[in-house]
Amino acid sequence: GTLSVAVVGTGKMGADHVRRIQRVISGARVTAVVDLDEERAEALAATMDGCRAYTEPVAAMAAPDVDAVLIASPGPAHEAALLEALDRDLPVLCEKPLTPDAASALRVLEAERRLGHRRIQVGFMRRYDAEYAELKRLLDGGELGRALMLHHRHRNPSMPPWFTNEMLINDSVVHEMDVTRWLLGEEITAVTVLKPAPSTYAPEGMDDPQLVLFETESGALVDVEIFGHCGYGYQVRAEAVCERGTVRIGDEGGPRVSADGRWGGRVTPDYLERFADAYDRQVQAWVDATRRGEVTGPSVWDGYAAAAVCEAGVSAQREGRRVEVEMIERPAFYA
Ligand code: ISE
Repeated sequence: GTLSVAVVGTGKMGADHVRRIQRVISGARVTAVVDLDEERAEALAATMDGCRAYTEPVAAMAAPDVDAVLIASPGPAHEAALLEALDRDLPVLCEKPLTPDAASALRVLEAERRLGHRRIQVGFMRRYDAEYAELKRLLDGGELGRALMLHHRHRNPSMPPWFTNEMLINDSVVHEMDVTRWLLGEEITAVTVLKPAPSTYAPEGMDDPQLVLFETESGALVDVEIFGHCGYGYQVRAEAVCERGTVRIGDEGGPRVSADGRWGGRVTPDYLERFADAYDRQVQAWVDATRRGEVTGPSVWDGYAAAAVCEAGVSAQREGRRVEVEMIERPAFYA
């Protein structure tokens, strides 16, 4: 039957997932919304038939009409909600980051292993973007030879006021950590962070932009420009440099308008629009798999691996030196 979902966190991302489940995808409906801000949860719940508001994830997960959980609260709140869901053996789609550090991600990994089956999908939605999927297909196809380097550009028009230097790594560059591991099929082994003289528009205490370098097991080199306050729009681009060719994705498509002696087009304003199709496909895939009793997509292992790279990234950022990634060996459970 229809999957009844509790959405935990009703901020920008949570509210967008509610809209998606109710109006865009099929096979699921929202029966619970959870937010510390009671009024916000109540107001959202009131827009949906048969949906109740809660202030605690535990209470929503205990409700008889909740079969699955979508976690979209801030990263530091994820661990408690994930452990609770695993305790109740509930399927979960958890927004990135899985948790903000490697030790807490490892606790979630161990809890899922104790449960004995996978229950959690991590919201690394770029894997569901058509262009990233095409890039992966081209790399896997082998005609271009081995990937030698990846260049990533990740630009936001601005960041919310609570965003910190560390969050540029943990909440933004974490996406490049995941797509790099996924595209190349190997782990990241070391991280270096370089900082140019900051933009005048960088908020107090934030070095913006930054250049993050990854080294990988096979010796590939990956650079990421993370720019939190570029001002003009939201842009995510990637280029793979291979032995026999290069592939570039994320260039703006049409329409290209010529008028008033200029030509040009539009830059998407934010990630909700730029990755709308990827979010839709991701949540539909989660609902479909859950209804079949399966778990697909990025796993807790992927969430943990990214958290381990983040931890190295935050040290590299703080200490201004190359930091090696420390992580456990991949358990057979996540093979
Ligand atoms: C935000 O939290 C996201 O996850 C977006 O995908 C990312 O592009 C942005 O930089 C983050 O702030």
